[in-house]
Amino acid sequence: MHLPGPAGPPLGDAPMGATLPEALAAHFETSPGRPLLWEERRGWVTSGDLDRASRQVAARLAGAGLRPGDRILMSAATSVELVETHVAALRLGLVVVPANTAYREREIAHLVGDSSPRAAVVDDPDRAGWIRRADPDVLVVGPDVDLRPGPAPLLDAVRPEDPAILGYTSGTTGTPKGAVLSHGNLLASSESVRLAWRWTADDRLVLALPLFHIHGLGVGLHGTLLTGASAVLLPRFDPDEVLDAVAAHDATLFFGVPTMYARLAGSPRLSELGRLRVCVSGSAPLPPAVFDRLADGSGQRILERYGMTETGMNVSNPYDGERRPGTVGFPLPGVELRLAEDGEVEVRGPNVFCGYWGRPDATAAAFTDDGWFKTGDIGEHDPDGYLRLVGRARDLIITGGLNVYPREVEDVLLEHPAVSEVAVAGTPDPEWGEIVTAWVVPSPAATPPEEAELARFASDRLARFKCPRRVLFVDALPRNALGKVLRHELKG
Ligand code: MCA
Ligand code: AMP
Repeated sequence: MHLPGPAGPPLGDAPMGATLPEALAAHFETSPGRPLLWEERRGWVTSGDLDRASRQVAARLAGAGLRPGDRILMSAATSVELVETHVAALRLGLVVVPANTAYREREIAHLVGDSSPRAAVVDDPDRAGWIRRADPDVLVVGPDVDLRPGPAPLLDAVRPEDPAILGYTSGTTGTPKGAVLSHGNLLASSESVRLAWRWTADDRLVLALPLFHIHGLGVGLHGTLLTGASAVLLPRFDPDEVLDAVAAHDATLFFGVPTMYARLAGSPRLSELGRLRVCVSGSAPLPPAVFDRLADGSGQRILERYGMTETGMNVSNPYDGERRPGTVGFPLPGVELRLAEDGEVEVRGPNVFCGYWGRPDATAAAFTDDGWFKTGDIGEHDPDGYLRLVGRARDLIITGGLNVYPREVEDVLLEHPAVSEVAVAGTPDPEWGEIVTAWVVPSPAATPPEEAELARFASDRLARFKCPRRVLFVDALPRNALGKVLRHELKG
């Protein structure tokens, strides 16, 4: 089945240029005095401030020898400095490699080894040390990029086909691959949600999502930059801080993952969410019960959408018209969508990434012969066309909006001498959506491991959000005749 995209008006030629840096340059020129970003420490920063600061940072990075196409790893908490450096990197044509600040040494070492960055921007001495240990040639700096400036480099000259971001995301193999997003991809994805959600320069977003995933970076930050709107930056999510920011800054937009909305639904101040023009949810399914509690308690009907690192935003509930809980709506402007025979969602459009960095085989496997990207999500359409995501073609746990691949966790737990066999799967949880659960068969020869010892072992090697919250000791794992573990038979 092949449906048109009524989630918004069609994607025409982007009004402000062919790339995000071009669009930004236009805003810098026409409205330098407009408030653009707010943070607690700095107060309001204008469009002109961001222009100047990003030029300075670009001159320092260029002075240190960075050239268009070089990778720059970025792993830091949200701050205006981080945004200035991100914008400097895009304007200079560097390829940004965002990395979760929760990653441990082995996860960071994989990213460094795979993407071979020339520089890294981090806000933590441990992470700085891990990067240097993985590759002593990487130039490691803080988010303020405290380096001597070189001569003013050429800026805003990137072409739509040039790579802009390597977004690391895992496959079933458990080793994260870098999805190459071009400048054209970034612009198409921001432009489609600008149109669909009626995002204008008068909007103000409360941005409490981290800037190291596409949700916060590609949707929240890039959308703000493209539209010439403004954003209040919060370095962490806290329901009170979000609602305080909404009130103090007359915000109009909030984007979050379902765990954030579940926490907002439990706040005694829930009704204040009703002040916002629109609240968008994504990264994981929003439970209809949470949708209803928010609608009843604040009048806010959350607009749920569906995206991926490889594609940016694909599908969205309509801005005008019914926002139907349990569905993700219709293809966004510019996005074509079809369901394969087994129900797998396939998409095509200017938002779809160029391929996995250095992995031609994985890239080929991710596309159909006729060029559609296979998302790995299973969908079905309501009779009137709303898309429901009903499952996944690959093993993936989504906890609090973050993806965890069971294989990666299993590989780590199997390194423990007292673990003979292990299987990891998600089990349902009202706050987190799913929690990571491990079924462990202890080694007969060793003393059975304590749950706490396994948790410590895992958290030395993996980001906290990937570590099992529950460990169940069992005598054997359910397997099929070929010996493959039957994950769907694992019940918490
Ligand atoms: C933190 N913890 C988690 C998670 N986050 N555990 C499981 N899943 C998580 N997502 C751990 C902490 O390390 C801590 O462990 C314990 O849980 C309690 O932390 P808490 O303070 O309650 O958590 P928090 O700091 O408030 O974080 C919850 C959060 C956060 C705000 C929901 O996880 C978050 O910002 N999630 C959104 C991530 C995101 O941007 N995803 C988009 C990717 P301990 O106590 O042991 O230290 S997907 C994407 O980009 C695509 C394009 C899309 O469609 O959007
Ligand atoms: P990531 O690879 O981290 O970008 O995560 C993308 C995955 O998140 C998608 O393939 C979906 O499985 C999931 N996802 C994103 N938005 C939604 C949503 N609204 N409902 C259900 N799953 C979602």
